[in-house]
Amino acid sequence: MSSAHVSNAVSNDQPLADRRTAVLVTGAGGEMGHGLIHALAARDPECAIVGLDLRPADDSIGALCAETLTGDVRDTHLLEHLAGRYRFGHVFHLAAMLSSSAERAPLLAYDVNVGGTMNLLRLAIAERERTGRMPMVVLPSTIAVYGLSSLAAKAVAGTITEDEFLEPRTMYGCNKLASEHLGRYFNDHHGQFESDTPGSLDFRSIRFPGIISAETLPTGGTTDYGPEMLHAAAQGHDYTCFVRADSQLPFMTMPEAIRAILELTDAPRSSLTRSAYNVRSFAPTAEELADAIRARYPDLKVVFDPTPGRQLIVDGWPADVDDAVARADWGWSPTHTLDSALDDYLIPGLKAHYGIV
Ligand code: AKB
Repeated sequence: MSSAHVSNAVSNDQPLADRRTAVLVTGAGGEMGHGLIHALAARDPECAIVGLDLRPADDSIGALCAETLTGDVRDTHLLEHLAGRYRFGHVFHLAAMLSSSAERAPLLAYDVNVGGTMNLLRLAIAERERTGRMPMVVLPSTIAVYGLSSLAAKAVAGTITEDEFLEPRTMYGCNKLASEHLGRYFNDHHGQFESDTPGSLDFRSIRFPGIISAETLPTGGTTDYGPEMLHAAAQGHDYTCFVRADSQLPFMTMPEAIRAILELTDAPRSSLTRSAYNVRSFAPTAEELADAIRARYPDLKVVFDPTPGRQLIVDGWPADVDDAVARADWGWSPTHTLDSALDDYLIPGLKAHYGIV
């Protein structure tokens, strides 16, 4: 175990034996938090889940958690208080400001996205120092870590691998790439002055594309046009799309994203060759997405009226990503094409969600 302490002393510690083993989920009330907490509870009803979010937990989450807290990942006192009461073997750090929100308030985004990640890493390292057991920290990262300098560069780049084009052009992308590197440092190198086997925690990260859920809508992202268009169609509304028709990005469904998190979590550490992995399922242009949705909701009218800032972000993100390493290392395989995602999950889910028969 590393002796390079980075944690603050926790004054309100319960004796180790009295602390309950638990899984911490930050961003518990968000889109991914909902899905993950339901999945964790479904596969192990005995699992003690502690949910943390800026907003009070809704009943569906509250019922599945041992405890829910309303608070901020920047609040180190709150995190120390939690660490004094639980043994966190797994930390799923989902709380973040997404790309469009982060671009509107970049300094706040840095504090939340990088500062928050550092606080959760610190909590995990403190766990290691007190128990000797290596906790796992799982961080959703993003295609925003990539940065293509122009539309022409995006067209030439095509489908990109994890180590290419790592020059993010958004605050959110910079924040997530920095967070990935911090996690990798604590996974591989922390304590290297004191130990021949450095590394204080087990850090794993997935670079998610746009995610589409049948039950929830994202806020503050730039891939939001995908889910917004679909939910508008399901409600019989027209949709004004904030990117050009030819804008292409990778996407996946929320259940696939949750499955990816759980599969990466379950993978033996020895099979992992890197700390951050690409995943994706389909990569339509905005027009192809509109056409596929209109084939199921013929009344849908989509007007493409690009917002310059958000268009710039999408033009700097890759048209598609290569998920070969995730497939090889931990058996990742997407469930869906765009058509099967719509027919097998999204449309039935939207009907149930909006009560449409
Ligand atoms: C966003 O649009 O900010 C997110 C993302 C790609 O990480 N959906």
